[in-house]
Amino acid sequence: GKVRAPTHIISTISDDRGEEPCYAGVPMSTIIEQGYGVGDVISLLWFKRSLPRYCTQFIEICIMLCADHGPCVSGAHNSIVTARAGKDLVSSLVSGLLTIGPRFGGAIDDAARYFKDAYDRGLTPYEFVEGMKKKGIRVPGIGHRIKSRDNRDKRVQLLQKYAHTHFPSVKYMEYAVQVETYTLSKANNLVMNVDGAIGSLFLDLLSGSGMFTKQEIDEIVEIGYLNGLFVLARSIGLIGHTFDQKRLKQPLYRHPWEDVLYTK
Ligand code: Q5B
Repeated sequence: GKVRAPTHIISTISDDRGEEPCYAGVPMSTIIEQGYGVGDVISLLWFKRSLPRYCTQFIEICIMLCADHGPCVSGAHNSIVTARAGKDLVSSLVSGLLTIGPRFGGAIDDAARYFKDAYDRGLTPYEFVEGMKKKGIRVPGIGHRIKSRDNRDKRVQLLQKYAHTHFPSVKYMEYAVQVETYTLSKANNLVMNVDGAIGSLFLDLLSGSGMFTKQEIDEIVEIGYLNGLFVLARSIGLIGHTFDQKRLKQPLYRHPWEDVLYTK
């Protein structure tokens, strides 16, 4: 019989060899003619399956809510400074993207990991939060620079409302709310942030939709798919800030001396 030469690459998510490209086996014509959205495309290319509408809509809501949060956040600031240094679109974009990490926007995976572990082990919020404190780890998904008990993050509320209406179960999110109640008893700004809301609610989507095995959920959480939602979403805003600076013909940025504390 035929002997197949060993390949250097294995790929399982898309195929462009036929008459039309396919995403996870679904031809492009089906994607367009049947009105698939970005949430469906993400489901096919990231999770290799079609998800129910309420799940793909949730993904799209995450993308829309995280697309931008003004010019003052780390990512936008970097993109603005880079664009004003005369750099191109890709340089300005990646300069902003590179700030995404454990403190800014990139706490979704760790929020999912720690909330899942704590809930599945039956830890009370007190045991969880104090255990994290002993280890010197800040609770991912909790805390915000400008949001607080009296100035809640509307994005978190919108995500929670959507999930309460459409998800079969919100047990992980409810656990995260209990954690937030405890952290708020310590400081006013230790609210659930957008990373914590997406992290906990995506656990609910994965476990409640019936579309993933337990092993698949563990793998998604372990590999860390969910920061990808923030990276993808915020790219929209970072590109917008880059165009904005170029349109406004902004000069090279130089930080004012008065705003630096020079000490020995
Ligand atoms: N403390 C977010 O800190 C921030 C604690 C905590 C226990 C915590 C901090 C944090 C976890 C990471 C996280 C996502 C750095 C945030 C986002 C997207 C964004 C951004 C935007 C957008 C803020 C003061 C005292 C200290 C700390 C304690 C703080 N957080 N303890 N668990 N989680 N959170 N990131 O205000 O005793 O004095 O030493 O790391 O989830 O990125 O809009 O800006 O869309 O762009 O700088 O929304 O919470 O407070 O560092 O001065 O801490 O609180 O240990 O205690 P802050 P710090 P002590 S959403």
